[in-house]
Amino acid sequence: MKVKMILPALTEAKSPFWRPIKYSLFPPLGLATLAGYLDGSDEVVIEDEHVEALDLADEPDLVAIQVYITSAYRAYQIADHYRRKGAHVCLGGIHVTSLPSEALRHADTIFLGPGEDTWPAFLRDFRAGRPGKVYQSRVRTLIGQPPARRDLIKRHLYLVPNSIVVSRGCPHSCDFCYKSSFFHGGKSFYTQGVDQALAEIGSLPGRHLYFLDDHLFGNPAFATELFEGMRGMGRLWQAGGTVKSILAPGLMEKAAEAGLRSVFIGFETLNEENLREQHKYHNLDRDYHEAILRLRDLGVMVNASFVFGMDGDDATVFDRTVEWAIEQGVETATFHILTPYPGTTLHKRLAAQGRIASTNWDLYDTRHAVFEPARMSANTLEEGYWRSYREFYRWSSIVSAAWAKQLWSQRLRHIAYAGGWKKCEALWNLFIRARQVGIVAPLLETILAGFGKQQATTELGPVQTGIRTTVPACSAEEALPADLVSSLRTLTSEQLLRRG
Ligand code: B12
Ligand code: SF4
Repeated sequence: MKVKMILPALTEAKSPFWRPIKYSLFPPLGLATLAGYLDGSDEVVIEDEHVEALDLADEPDLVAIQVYITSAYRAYQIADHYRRKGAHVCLGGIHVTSLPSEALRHADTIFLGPGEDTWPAFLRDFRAGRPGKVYQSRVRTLIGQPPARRDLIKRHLYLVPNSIVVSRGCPHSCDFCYKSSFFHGGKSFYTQGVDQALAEIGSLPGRHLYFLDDHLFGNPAFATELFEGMRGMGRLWQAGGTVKSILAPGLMEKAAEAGLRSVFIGFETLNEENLREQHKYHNLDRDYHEAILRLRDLGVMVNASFVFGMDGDDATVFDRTVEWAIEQGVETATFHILTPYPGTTLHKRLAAQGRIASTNWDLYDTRHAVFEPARMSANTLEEGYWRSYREFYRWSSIVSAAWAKQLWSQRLRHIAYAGGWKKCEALWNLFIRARQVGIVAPLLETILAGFGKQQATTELGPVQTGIRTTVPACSAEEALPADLVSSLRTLTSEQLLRRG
C-alpha cells in the first residue's frame, strides 16, 4: 500500500521573502510516530511543507494529514485534492479534534485525540475494506508503542532534528490550553516507561535534544528516574516546565546534572486575578523571582513565556511585563496574544459572552487579537504585543537585563544570547532558503559540545553554585563563542514553542 503523510504549512512558513527559522526547527514527529504502525511492506513517505514543496502529482492509496489551526485551510485544500484523485484521506491532530464537523467535510476518516490507539485500529479496518468515518481515542498509553519512523525524517532540513516526546499532556488544566479538549475522553497525562524513553534517547545521534513534552517535569517520579538514567549520557537538552516544578526541591538539580540547558517557563502573567481567571492555580503564590534565580544558579537559561489580553490586563500590562522580565535578567522572552482555540474552556467562556471577533483560523496564531479584550481595544492589544518584542530585544534592554547578573561572564553571555538571536534571524533565513539548515546543525552541535565540557567542569563543585561561582569572570572570552552558538540553538527553538 502506498501511504503519504503530510504536514501542511501555514502561508507564512512558505514565504519566498522571509522564512522564520521556527518553521525549520522540528520535524513532524507526530506523523513519524504514526508511520511506526505501518507494515514493513507499505511504501510510505512523509512530506513537511514547512521545509519542502509537496509532490501533489503522486497517486497514494492512503493520505494522512496533520491539521493545526493555522494550517487548517491548507490542509483541507490538500485533502480535497487527494480525494478527487481517489485516495482515502485521513485527517487528524489538534484542530480536527476541536472541530470534527468542519474536518469531516474534507475527509474520508477523521481521528479525534492522540493516534496511538485509533490509527492502528483504522489500519486494520482499512485493510479489511471497512474503514470507519470517525475514530475517537480512548486508550491512552505510550507503553509498548513501536518506535517512531525517524528514518523517514529528512534530518538535514531541520535545525533541531532530535525532538523527542516522552510523555503526553499535562497534569494541569489551564483554560486557554489545548490540553483539555485534545485529551478529552481519556487520560490527559501519561508517560513512556523510563527504560523505553532512555532507549529512544540513546538511539538519537549527536548530543542535542529538545523535549517537546508539554510538561516534562509533570510526573516528578518519572522525571527523576529519567534524569538519573540520562546522567553520564553527555546530552545537552532543553525542555518546558512550570514555575512549580522549578521550585520543587531537587528536581532541577537532577535535570541540570543530566544536561538541561534551558527551560521554557509559562509565567503567563504577573497578575493573580488573571491566573485565577484562567484556572492556572499552580502558578499562584509562587515566587517567580526565586525560580529564575534557582535556574541561574544551576547554569540553566530561562525562556519566559507571557500571554497578553486576559481580563485583568489593561494597556499598562505590556510595559510592566517587559520591565519585569528585564529586571529579572531573563535571557529570552516569548510573548503571545491570548487566543481562544476552539474546544478550550476559554473559547466557551468568550463565545458565551459574545466576545469572539473572528473565526478566520489563519489569525489564530497568537499574534492577532481574535476576541474583544475586556480592558483595552483589540488594536491596543496587538500594538502592545509587537511593542513588547521590540522593547525587550532593544540593545539597551538586553544590556540592562544582562546587568541583573553579577558576573561579567554572565553579562557577556546574556548579551551574546539575546543579541545573537536578533542578528541571526536574517542569517537563518538565508540558510533556510539555501536549504542549508542541516549543514549548519552538526557544526553547531560540535561547538555546543565544547561548551558542554566547560559546563561539566562547573558541575564538579556543589550543583547549587553552578556557573555563578565556578566559572571565573576572566573565562568569559573562552565561553562566548560556544555560548553564542548554544544560545542560537536555544533561542531559535524556544522562541515560539507552544503558543509562540
Ligand atoms: C513542536 C511544536 C511546534 C513546532 C513544529 C510542529 C511540528 N513540526 O509538528 C513549531 C515551532 C513549528 C510550531 C509552530 C506553531 N505552533 Co506549535 N507546537 C508544537 C508542540 C510544542 C509539540 C508538537 C508535537 O510534536 N507533539 C508531539 C507529537 C508526537 O504529537 P502530535 O504532533 O500532536 O501528533 C499526535 C496527534 O496529534 C495525532 N495526530 C496528529 N495528526 C494526525 C493525523 C492522523 C491521520 C492521525 C490518525 C492522528 C494524528 O497522532 C499523533 C500521535 O499521537 C505543540 C504542543 C503539543 N504538545 O502538541 C505546539 C502546538 C501544536 N502549537 C501551536 C501553535 C498555536 C503553533 C503556532 C501557530 C505558533 C505561532 N504563533 O506561530 C505555529 C503554527 C504551526 C503551523 N504550522 O500551523 C498550538 C496549536 C493550537 C491548535 N489548536 O492548533 C500548540 C498545541 C501549542 C499550544 N499549547 O497552544 N509548533
Ligand atoms: S498551559 Fe501548560 S501548565 Fe497549563 S495545561 Fe497547558 S501545558 Fe499544562
